[in-house]
Amino acid sequence: MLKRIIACAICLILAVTAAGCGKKNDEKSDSKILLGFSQLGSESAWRIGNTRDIEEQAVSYDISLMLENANQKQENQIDAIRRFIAYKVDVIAFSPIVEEGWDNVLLEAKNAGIPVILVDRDISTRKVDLTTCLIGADFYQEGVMAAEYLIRKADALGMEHVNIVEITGTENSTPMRQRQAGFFDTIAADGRMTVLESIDGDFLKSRGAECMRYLLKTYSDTIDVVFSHNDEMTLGALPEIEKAGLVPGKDIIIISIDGGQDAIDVLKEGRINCVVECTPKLGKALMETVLMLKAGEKVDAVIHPEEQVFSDEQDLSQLAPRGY
Ligand code: GYE
Repeated sequence: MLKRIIACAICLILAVTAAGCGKKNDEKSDSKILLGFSQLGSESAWRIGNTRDIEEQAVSYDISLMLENANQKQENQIDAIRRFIAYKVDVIAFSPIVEEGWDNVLLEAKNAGIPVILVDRDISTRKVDLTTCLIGADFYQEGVMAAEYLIRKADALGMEHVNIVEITGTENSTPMRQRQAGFFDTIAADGRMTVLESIDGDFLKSRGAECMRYLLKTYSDTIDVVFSHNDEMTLGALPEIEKAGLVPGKDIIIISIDGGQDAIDVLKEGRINCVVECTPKLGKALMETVLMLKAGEKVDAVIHPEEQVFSDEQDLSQLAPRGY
C-alpha cells in the first residue's frame, strides 16, 4: 500500500513538473512575433527559392511563420489574409499575384491594426496607408538592363533591323508591367528595334513553350530576339526553337530574367545570351522589417535588393552557385 502511495506521489510530482515545463514553453512561443505570409504560388524556381528563403530567415530571426500558398489564385490570397486577421497575427506579409483588387481585405487588416508588408510585387490602389512598405526588386530597372544588353548586342553584331518577340509574365502583375515598361522605354529611341508581338506566358514553363510554338508559326524565321520575363518561360521556349531547326543563342538572341541555376547553366552553354538577375532572397529584409515594425520604428517605403546582369559578354566560369 505504502509503495503505491509513494508511486502515485512521484507520478503527481512528475506530472506537475511536466505541466510547468509545458507552460514555460508556451509562454516562450506566445512571446514570439507571429508573421502571416501569403505566398502566391509555386510557378517557378524563383518562387520556390523565395518561399524557402523566407522560411529559413524566419527560423534564424526566431519569428513564428504562418505560411499559406495560394496556388496562383488571388481569391486564395484574400482568404489567407482574412485568416491571418482572424488569428490576430502580429504582422501580415504577402506577394500579390496581380496589382488590383486588394482594397477591401487590406482595409480589414488596417481596421484590425495589423501592419501589412508587400513582398516581391506591388499593388495598385487609390487608398493611402493600406500597406507599410514594399520589399522587392526594381522590375523597371530589370527591363532597362535587358534592353541595354540588347542594344549592345545589336551594335556588336552590326544589326540593322531587330525583330523582337516578348513573352510576358502574369498579366497585370508588377513584374510584367514594369519589366515591359523598362524594356520598351529603353528601346524606344533605337530605330532598329521592332516588337513583333507581346504574348502572355504567365511565368510558366508550359506556357513559354506554347507561346514560342505560336510565335514561330506566326513569324517563322524573322524573329531575331526573344525577350522572356522569366527563366521558366525561357526554358520552355528553347526546345521549341530547336525543334523548328533554329539555334537559340545564335539564330535567335535569347534574353531572360531571374538568374536561377538552370538558366545560368544554359547561358554558359551559349543557348541563352543574357539573364538579368532578380533575386528571390527577400527573407532577411522581411524579417528585419517585421522586427522594426514591432518595435514601432519607421521603415523605408521601398526596399530594393542589388541586382546584376549575366551575359555572353562575361566569363562566368567562376560564378558561385545561385542557390535557386
Ligand atoms: O521573376 C518569376 C516569378 O515576381 C519577381 O515571379 C517575381 C517573378 C519572377 O514567378 O519567375
